[in-house]
Amino acid sequence: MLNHKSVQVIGVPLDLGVSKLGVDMGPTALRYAGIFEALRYAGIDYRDAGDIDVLRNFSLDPLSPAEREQAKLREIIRTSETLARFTAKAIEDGHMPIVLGGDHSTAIGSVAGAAKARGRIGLIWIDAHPDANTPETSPSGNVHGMPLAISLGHGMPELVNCLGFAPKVRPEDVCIVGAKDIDPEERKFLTRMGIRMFTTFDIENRGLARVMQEAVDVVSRGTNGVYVSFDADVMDKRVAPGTGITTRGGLTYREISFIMRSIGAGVELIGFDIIEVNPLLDKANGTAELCVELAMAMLGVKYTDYEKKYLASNRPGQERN
Ligand code: EXY
Ligand code: MN
Ligand code: MN
Ligand code: MN
Repeated sequence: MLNHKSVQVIGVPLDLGVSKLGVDMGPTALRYAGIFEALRYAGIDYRDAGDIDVLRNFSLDPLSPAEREQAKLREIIRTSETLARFTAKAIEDGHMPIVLGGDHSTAIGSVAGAAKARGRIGLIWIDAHPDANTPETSPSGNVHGMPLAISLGHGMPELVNCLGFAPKVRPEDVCIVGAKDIDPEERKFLTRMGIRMFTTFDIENRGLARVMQEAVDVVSRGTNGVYVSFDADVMDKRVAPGTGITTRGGLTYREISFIMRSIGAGVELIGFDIIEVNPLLDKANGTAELCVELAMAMLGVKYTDYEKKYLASNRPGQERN
C-alpha cells in the first residue's frame, strides 16, 4: 500500500559510468513502456519531474582520454548532487521517488537523497553484481561497478561525500539480492564489511521465500524505511535482454516477480531506482515494459500482461487483441 501523497518520477539519463552507449535512453524507454499508464491504472497520483540535465558519453568524444575521464567524474559528481537534492526533497515533501536510470552510478545520488531525508535507511540492492568496487579494485574503471561501496563510504571522496555526509548506509542495513558475478576483491570487501548477500546460488539452495524473509528483516530492523536499487541485469538475458551486461542464469520472471512482491508487502518503502535499462540492446522495449510491471509489483499492484490486455479491451475506441 502506498503511504505517500504521490509518486514522483525522476529521469536520470546518465551513461558516464559505463562503456556501452544507450543506457542514457533508459528513462525514455520506461516512459514509453507505460509507467504513467500503470500508475494511473493503479489510481496512484504521480508527477513526472522530467529528466535531470546531464552530459552524455558521446559528447565527450572530442576530448583526450585523460580529459574525458576527468570530465566524466566531474559530471557524475554534479549529477549525483542534483539527483540527491531532488530525491531528498521529494521524500521530505511526502512523495515516493521512482528514479529512472541511467547506469548504476545513478544510485549514488538517489541513495544519498533517501539517507538525507530519512537518516538511517535500509537498502536492498537487486543486481547480478554487488557494485562494491573502488577505483583501486575495479577491473574496468567503470563507476557503475562502484555505487554500493560509495554509499557505504568507500571510493572517490567527492562521490562518497555527496551532500556533505558519509556513509549513507550502515553495513548491517544493506542486503544484496540476486548477485552472481562477483569480483574477488568485491567479495573480500563485502565480507570485511559484514554485508548480507544472497546470491543466485543461495536462492537455489535456501529457497527464495526464506531469502526474502531474511532480506526484509535485515533492511527493516532499526531503520526508518527502505530504499531499493533495482538493476535490470539481475534477470536472465532471455527475460531481460535490454541491459548492458546480460548473463545466463539470471533470475527468472517468477523469481523477480516474487522478490518485488515480497518487498512491496514486507518493507516500508521510501522509493526505488530502475537502473541499467538500455533500449538499444532490447527487443521491442520488452525489458522496460517488464520493469514497469515489476515497479508496480513493488507498489503492491498487479499489472501483468493480463491486466494490460483487460485494460486495453476496455478502452473505448481501442483495438481488442
Ligand atoms: N564488477 C564489474 C566492474 O566493476 O567493472 C562489473 C560491474 C557491472 C556493474 C553493473 C551495473 O551492475
Ligand atoms: Mn548494478
Ligand atoms: Mn548489474
Ligand atoms: Mn539492519
